Amino acid sequence: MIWDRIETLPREEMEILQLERLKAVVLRVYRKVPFYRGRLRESGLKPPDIRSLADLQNLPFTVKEDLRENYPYGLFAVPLERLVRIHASSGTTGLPTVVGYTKKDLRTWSELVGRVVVQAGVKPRDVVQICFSYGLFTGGFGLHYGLERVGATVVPASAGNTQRQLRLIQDFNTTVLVSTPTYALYIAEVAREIGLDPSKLGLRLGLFGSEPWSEGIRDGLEAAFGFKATDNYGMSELIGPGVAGECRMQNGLHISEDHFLPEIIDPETGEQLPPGAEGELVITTLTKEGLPLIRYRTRDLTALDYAPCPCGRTTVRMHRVSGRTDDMLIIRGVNVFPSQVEEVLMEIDGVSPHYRIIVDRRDYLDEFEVQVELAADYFTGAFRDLETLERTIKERLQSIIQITAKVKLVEYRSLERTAGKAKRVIDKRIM
Ligand code: DLL
Repeated sequence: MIWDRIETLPREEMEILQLERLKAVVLRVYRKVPFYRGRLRESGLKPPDIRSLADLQNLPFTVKEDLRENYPYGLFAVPLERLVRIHASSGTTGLPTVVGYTKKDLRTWSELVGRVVVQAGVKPRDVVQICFSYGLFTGGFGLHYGLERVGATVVPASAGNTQRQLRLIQDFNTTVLVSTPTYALYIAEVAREIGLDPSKLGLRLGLFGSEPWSEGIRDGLEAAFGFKATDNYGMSELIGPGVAGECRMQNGLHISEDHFLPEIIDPETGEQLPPGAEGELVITTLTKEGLPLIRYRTRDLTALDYAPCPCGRTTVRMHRVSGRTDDMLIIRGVNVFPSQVEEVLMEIDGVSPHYRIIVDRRDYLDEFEVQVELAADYFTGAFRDLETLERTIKERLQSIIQITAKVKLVEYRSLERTAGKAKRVIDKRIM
């Protein structure tokens, strides 16, 4: 089912709509947000200079630091009394970034999350358990109102208390699970520990997002729960969840382009890259009232695919996010993304999807250690088998990322589990 006819608009019509909205948002930020007025003046631009979508390239970027420097409300385009909700992204590094919504923004948000959940296959008869935390994080409330909007029955379970999550799934006949992919892995693990088969819980669909995950983890989740696992993408600054999501084809995430105008740039030079090339995703919000953002650098790495999708939607699809520009580790001069490590590990039998990367520097030399948990069902009394497994992982890592890693196999269940986003990298060089 398609939630909104606009998702099937012919490209020319979509571009006409985008241009109209782009002109309007540039004019609005110029008038309402002193920060943007200053930026446009610095680059010698006035709103009427935006005459085509190609002119977007001339506009200056906005970055996370701009939000921090204008903390908390400096980039808002409406007075505080018009805002009805505030969210913020966790400030693990520095100040949190604060986002505000008008009534209309909240309506838009529900509509867009509505698209994401309907394209993933949610039906009004579904009982949907939301295991994202409710609070300043946008995950809980964002999914909540979107799912209510499409008429599903929402169970706002929030994150954590995993045994209780399992009881709710059984007692309330939950059919759809909403969480981070890593939390879903943990739910499956706890289920098995208390003697439940996750595939017999009656779940038919999983909606996962908020952190990068690989095809291997998808396969693992689908096998464990016996359901379809779909990916959805968003970020607080842009709106929260609801920016893009997979349809039943599971072949790229449809971006709601009538609200978010995407570009891919080379993160080094800032130059726009052609369709299909991998680079940093940059988004201009076309309809947001509270916090409109012009050419916001997401730091997420992906590529855009404009080919029509067999599902009937014409909106551009983004590849699954492969990492973040600030995720990239430079180890002995070699660029390494945690997602590459994950891909290697997920192809090896005997290891669980739980791993940790530890980077350190000793005697001016970077050390790269990968700690990998053995799979729950991996049992061998032989030391030699463990040695062989360790060597296999080391060789595969070497051949894919071209550096020698120290591989440490650890006992099943010894790495920390989380109900939110996984933290897999510990870089001691920057601590
Ligand atoms: O994580 C919004 C969200 C909530 C999306 C629930 C989907 C579901 P933030 O906390 O601001 O917002 O984090 C945004 O998370 O820039 C990406 O790096 C990462 N991210 C979000 N979704 C995905 C995804 C929410 N599907 C940051 N795949 C983004 C990979 C994702 N990374």
